[in-house]
Amino acid sequence: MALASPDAAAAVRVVGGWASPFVMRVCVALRLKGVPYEFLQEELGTKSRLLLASNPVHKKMPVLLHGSRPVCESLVILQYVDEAFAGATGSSPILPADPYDRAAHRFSADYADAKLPTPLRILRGMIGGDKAKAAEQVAVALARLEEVFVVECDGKGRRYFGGDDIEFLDIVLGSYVGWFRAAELVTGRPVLDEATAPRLAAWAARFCAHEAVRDVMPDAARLVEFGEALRAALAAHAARP
Ligand SMILES: N[C@@H](CCC(=O)N[C@@H](CS)C(=O)NCC(=O)O)C(=O)O
Repeated sequence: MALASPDAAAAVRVVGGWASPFVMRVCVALRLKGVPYEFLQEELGTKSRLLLASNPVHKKMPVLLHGSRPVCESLVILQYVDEAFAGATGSSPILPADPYDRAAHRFSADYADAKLPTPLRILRGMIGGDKAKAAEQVAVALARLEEVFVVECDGKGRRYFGGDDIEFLDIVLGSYVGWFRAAELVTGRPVLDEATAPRLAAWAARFCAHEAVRDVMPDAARLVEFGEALRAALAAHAARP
């Protein structure tokens, strides 16, 4: 039996945690669309029944609940938000209008998600691993994305990957900026700055100041504290008989 389709006005809730870049994407997208939402914060180191029931396949956050219907996986949610709230007041597009630009944004977003999270977790000390290798992996990925910015934005007078405003790739890559800063605090070494990737460094500052972003961009020092607390909570959980 098909579920009743909620209209765009049905309540919107985000199940997640403030420290997650994947969750932050969803909040930025909803803010960009001018869609009010309730944020349901998950407890550190545990998964709520609502999260497990809403995302039984991956058991990960974020989950977007539109009415009672769950949407999972941040990139899928971004597209859903773009389509479901296309007509919302003050609505800005999330995916570019041009199919080729859309494909290019998706390609680089997939690249960022494939290359960045694990080495950033290693640099932040949240999981074990070779820190020098992780730093090199992040540097290679950022150099590649810097090249994309130079070709797609500098060459065309764009402030963001999306042009005059943030769009899909800005939201996806921008969600890692807090983690870059946290990795810098933990390692004492630059991850994204003027010297490593000058165009992206300037873009990151613009992204963080954007009105849809500034209230949900996590503070780096808080992220470091959160990483330590999460690691301790998971270790305590693993040590239980
Ligand atoms: N590909 C997923 C990744 C989501 C993800 O890794 N979420 C993390 C929080 S940052 C999570 O829920 N981790 C719990 C787990 O791995 O069990 C997405 O884009 O939504």
